[in-house]
Amino acid sequence: MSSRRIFVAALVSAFAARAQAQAPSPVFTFQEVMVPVRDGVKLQTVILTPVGAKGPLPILFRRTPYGVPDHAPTEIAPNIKELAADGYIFVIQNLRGRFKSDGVFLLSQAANLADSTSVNETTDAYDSIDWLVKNVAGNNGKVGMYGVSYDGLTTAMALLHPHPALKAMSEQATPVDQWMNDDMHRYGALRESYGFEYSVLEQADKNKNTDFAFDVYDDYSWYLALGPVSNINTKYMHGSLPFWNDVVAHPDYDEFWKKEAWVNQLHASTVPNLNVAGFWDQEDPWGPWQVFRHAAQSDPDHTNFMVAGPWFHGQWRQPRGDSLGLMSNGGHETSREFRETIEAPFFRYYLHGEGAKPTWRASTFQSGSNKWQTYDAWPPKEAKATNLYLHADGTLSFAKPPAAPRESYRKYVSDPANPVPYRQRPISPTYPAGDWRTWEIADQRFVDHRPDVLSYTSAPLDHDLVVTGEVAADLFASTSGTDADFIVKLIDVYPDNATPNAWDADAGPKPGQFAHSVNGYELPVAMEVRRGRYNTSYEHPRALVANAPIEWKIPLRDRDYVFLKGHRLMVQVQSTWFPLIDRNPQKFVPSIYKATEADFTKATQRVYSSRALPSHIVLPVMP
Ligand code: PG9
Repeated sequence: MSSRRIFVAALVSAFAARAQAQAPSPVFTFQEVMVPVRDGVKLQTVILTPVGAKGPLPILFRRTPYGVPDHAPTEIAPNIKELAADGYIFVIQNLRGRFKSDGVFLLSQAANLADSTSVNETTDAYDSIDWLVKNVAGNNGKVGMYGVSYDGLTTAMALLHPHPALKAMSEQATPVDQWMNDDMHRYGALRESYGFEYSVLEQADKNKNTDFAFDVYDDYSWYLALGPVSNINTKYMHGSLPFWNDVVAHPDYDEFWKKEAWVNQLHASTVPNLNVAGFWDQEDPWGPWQVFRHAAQSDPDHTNFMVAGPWFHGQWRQPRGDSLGLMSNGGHETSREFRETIEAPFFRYYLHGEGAKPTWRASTFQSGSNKWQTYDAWPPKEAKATNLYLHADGTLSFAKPPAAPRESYRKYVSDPANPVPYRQRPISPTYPAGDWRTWEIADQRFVDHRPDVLSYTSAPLDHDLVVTGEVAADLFASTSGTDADFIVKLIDVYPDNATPNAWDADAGPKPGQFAHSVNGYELPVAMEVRRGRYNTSYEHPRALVANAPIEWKIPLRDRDYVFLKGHRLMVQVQSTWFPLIDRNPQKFVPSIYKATEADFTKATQRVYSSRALPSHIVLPVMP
């Protein structure tokens, strides 16, 4: 070898050595395996074992439709940092039919415990755990499962027939009943933009997550130009998305949806479970509370726990969680605090046998007071159901409305051709998730001036009002049509002097303070829709009688919120919420998914406020 070539070779190897010395080394070893399950399907599974682990470790298992890592990470992801510090083998698996996993992806399909021959996410979890404890080197025979949303669903479904090695789990934001109150519908009202865009995300291509390519920037304009829901298939998808086809083939709460509602098969706490929910979760705010309630039917060992906080969908896995939109959490890093003081100790206790089990049943981060709270029971027994009445003069108070006149109301015209946007336009697509994640906390001043939105406002509060438990709206309303939607929002109106104006040079924002003013902020605490055709039966929709006032019960879910002294309460009522909820034609048709353009009509809605027809909100008020 010439001296020049020796010199170059030495230089190259010195360079390589330096590059090697500088390259961060993996913190986990990486192994990809195909795990066989009972019907011969093999599931693509990645095993990440901490480098230099001393002694056997428990497995933390996550099952996902969204893809598994393809290499060993060189640093620990911030959202599992607190867990990783205790030492776990992390196992991540693609669901059947996604990416390299064999089989067919059955979006949201549940196990049927009565059918011992079926394969589903419950049996896939069982078989995979069985394989993992027998085949993963260095495991201690104990498995935990956790995950958010779809990964929460696959975690929670393992409760139906858990493997004996499954010692603890934390389902986080699981859906439980896609017709009733999760991603796809709210009491049968279709979540049009989400349902469609999610079906594309997961079913357009087995090998990737797909974002629908909108050719118009503002989703509101795109869906309005689309016209009736049937045009999604007629103009764009042509029947290519199996889940979407099921959605439009099953408008009512029929056997298809009842089978999908897996939680109805759960009647006991079968595995220690930390249920986690976000109070402002824009996708699955309801499911975890239902898992908690179902498991509580038989929980002699107290292994069923509930945690909720001021979070959008999955925000508790973000690094800090010190605010949500414009709402500050008073200096708390709620996401980190949850992981450090609740989630990691929970798994540590059940999988490492260290520490103590939680003494509470429910723990929440209560907004307004900005404090972590714990409860022996949920809802807390001290909370007293208190009616907050909507008055015909646009006020809101705890005083009952006067007896006369009986027909005291406010009205508006709802026009499906000009629906109320659910958030400020332009509305970006759901995926990739941009401001979609925080729309539930958006200042509602963007619509309170519309002629088709009624606002009711209270006087400023003279004391703090603590609302803890289930909130509901009880509306007495009529429509001039034969079908209608009513949307109710419970809002906290900040005082006009809540913060110094950001543009005031002297009293402007201090470090850590928001640059945006929250003066007069109309912060939505709870919002929901009811679709009239399902008022008396979910299974058999019925036409409404035009102009006849009826009672609309609108559950507003579990809450823990303090309306502070000096703030005002507000309620908004409207009949469209677009394109979050598909437009109701306002004329009864057998299936809205078969409605034509000509079916959509304007209607006059009346919201009543009298002793006989007392529209109100039911607040669980703490002493
Ligand atoms: N919200 C999503 C989802 C879960 C389960 C079924 C359908 C959609 C998710 O974020 O995974």
